[in-house]
Amino acid sequence: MKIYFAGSIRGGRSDAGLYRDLIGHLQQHGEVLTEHIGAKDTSELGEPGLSDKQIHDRDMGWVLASDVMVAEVTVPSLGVGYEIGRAIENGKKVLCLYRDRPETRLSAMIAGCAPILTAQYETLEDAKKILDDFFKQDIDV
Ligand code: 6IA
Repeated sequence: MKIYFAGSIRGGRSDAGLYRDLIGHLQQHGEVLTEHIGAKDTSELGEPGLSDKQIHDRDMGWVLASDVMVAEVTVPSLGVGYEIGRAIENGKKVLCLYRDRPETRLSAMIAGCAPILTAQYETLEDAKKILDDFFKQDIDV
C-alpha cells in the first residue's frame, strides 16, 4: 500500500510535529511516499536544491503512484488543496483529517466534495483510531 501524506509547507509549519506523528503511524499501514512532510528540516523555505518545478513534478508522480492520499488539512495550504484535487480527478481515495477551528474552517470545496472522506478529530489518539478504521475498510485500489 503506497500512501501519499499531504500537509502544509508554505502554508505554515505549525503542525509539522503532528504530521511527523501521523506519518509514523501511517507507516504501520504502508509505505509513506512523502516522509519529508513531517521532517524538522522541511521548513517554509522548503527543500534545498530543488526547484519548484522539480518539486511539483516529483510530487505529482508520487500522487499518481499512490494507492491512497491522507491529508491533514487544519492548516490551510494551497499545495495540499491542489494535491487533493489532482488525486480525486485521478480516481484516488482521499481521507482528510482536520481539527475544527473557528479561525480556519474547513473549505466547502473539501467538505462539499462527495468522494473526499473527511474526519474531524482532536487528539493524536483519535486520529490514529480514524486511520486504523480507514485502512481496515476494503480499500478499492
Ligand atoms: O502550498 P504548500 O507548500 O503548503 O503545499 C504543501 C504540499 O505540497 C505538501 O503536501 C507537499 O506534498 C507539496 N509540497 C510543497 N512544497 C514542497 C516541498 N518543498 N517539498 C516537497 N513537497 C512539497 C518546498 C520547497 C520550496 C519551498 C523550495
